[in-house]
Amino acid sequence: MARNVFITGATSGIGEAIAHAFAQNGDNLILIGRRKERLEAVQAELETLYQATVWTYQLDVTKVDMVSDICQKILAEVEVVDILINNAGLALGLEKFQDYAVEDMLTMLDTNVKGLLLVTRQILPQMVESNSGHIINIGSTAGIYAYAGAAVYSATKAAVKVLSDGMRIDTVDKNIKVTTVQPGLVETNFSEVRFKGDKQRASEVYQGIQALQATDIADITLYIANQPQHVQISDITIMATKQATGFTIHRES
Ligand code: NDP
Ligand code: 8X3
Repeated sequence: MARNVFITGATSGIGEAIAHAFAQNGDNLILIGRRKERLEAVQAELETLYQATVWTYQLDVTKVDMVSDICQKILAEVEVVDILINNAGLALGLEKFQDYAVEDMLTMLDTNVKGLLLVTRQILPQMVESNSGHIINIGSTAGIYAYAGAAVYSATKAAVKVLSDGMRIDTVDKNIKVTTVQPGLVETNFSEVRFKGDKQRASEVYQGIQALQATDIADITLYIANQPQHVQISDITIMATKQATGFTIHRES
């Protein structure tokens, strides 16, 4: 039976690829992001390619009132969210902590941590009530291995892992699964956002290594969601073959 799958940050990269994977699987999609035109484009593509049922809502996950309003609208419209995929996130900058722009630090915290917990706080009660559901949080290898210039981004992704663990404990008596997906280097718009539109610097991140693609993470996320009810994948870390830790990467010159 088609499930209702709510994906945050579905306008590009990993979130968009996950939307395609689940739509192709026959699931219904609830997609959010800040860019309305991108939401409309992704919706049109999913409807055309897979005849999918897709709802889109423009939402900035950092805005407390907006998150509760839109999530309540979503629940009224779709009634049940079967799977929530907290994917919206970003890194801004790559600087020593002592030099970091405070605004960038706070935007990362607000998006990657506050956004995730605000959305989940709205959706999880319905899962608890229906005694069914799956929350999949997109963490990062950065949450396991801190690296130079990324103290705050790494901390936000460590928080994602710990929040997932806490949610799993608090719902242990329910038929609810919680998974943290921790990808390494994935070639998306991530670095262009991090370097504020500097395409040259962004492309260098993926030079000399066959990086993961968003579709790799999407395939694995669908696999996680398609396990039998008694199987819960709690955590999964995925890296390119030539990546050994967060920043131990072998590049061909
Ligand atoms: P992209 O930049 O391609 O996608 C980021 C998505 O997050 C966009 O859809 C963007 O939508 C959304 N987003 C950002 N801020 C907000 C906000 N305030 N409210 C709602 N949506 C928001 O990057 P990725 O696909 O790579 O990133 C997706 C997730 O994967 C992030 O959490 C990232 O940290 C994580 N990740 C990425 C890795 C990588 O190497 N690329 C590796 C490990 C984890 P919009 O701009 O329309 O709001
Ligand atoms: C994104 C992966 O290694 O660029 O989470 O931080 S990394």
